[in-house]
Amino acid sequence: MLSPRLFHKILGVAFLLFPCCAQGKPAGSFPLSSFAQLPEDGIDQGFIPGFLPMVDNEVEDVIRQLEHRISRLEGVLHLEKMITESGGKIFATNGKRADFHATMKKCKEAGGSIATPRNPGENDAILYFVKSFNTYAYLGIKESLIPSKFQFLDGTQLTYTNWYLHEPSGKGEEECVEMYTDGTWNDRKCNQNHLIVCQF
Ligand code: MAN
Ligand code: CA
Repeated sequence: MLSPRLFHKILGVAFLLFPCCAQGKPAGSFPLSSFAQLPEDGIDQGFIPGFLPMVDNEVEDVIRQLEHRISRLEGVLHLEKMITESGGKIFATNGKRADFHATMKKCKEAGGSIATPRNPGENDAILYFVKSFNTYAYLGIKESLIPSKFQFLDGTQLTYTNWYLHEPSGKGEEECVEMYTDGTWNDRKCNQNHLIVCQF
């Protein structure tokens, strides 16, 4: 069943990858003829505001059509190496580069956040893009006020790390963290042009 949470994630990925649609331009016609605006204000059983009332089997049919369409779109995005998943988290890239702050902005605009590995599986998911685009990526990890102590962007402690040998070494001079092409991490200045990788 398509949960609202998954639907939101898919929308975020779509906005990152297809900026045209985020600006309100139609991506093409939607094949579900029963989707139409209704001026009525009544909220009945089986009534979704803004849509024609539908009986249960019609709702199920619409969900099946949406799931089928989403899985085909996911197939395309996988083929283009633009999305991958780990533990329910979707990671996505648009294949473009930006510094740390522009990456954060881009991911936020798309309704997600900068890729932040919390375990080896998520690290591998990000590594998939770093390898396929052969470009380092910034992670959602920053140096705290204590030099060489790194934390998540919300200030919480790291519970998983994958530092390269002898890193972090910047001691207050390298506040951001990049992922190397072997998946290990290096503290680095935030102004490098790295691959944009977001999570949803
Ligand atoms: C080397 C190492 C790293 C450092 C970079 C900066 O690769 O010293 O720790 O971050 O240089 O360019
Ligand atoms: Ca370093």
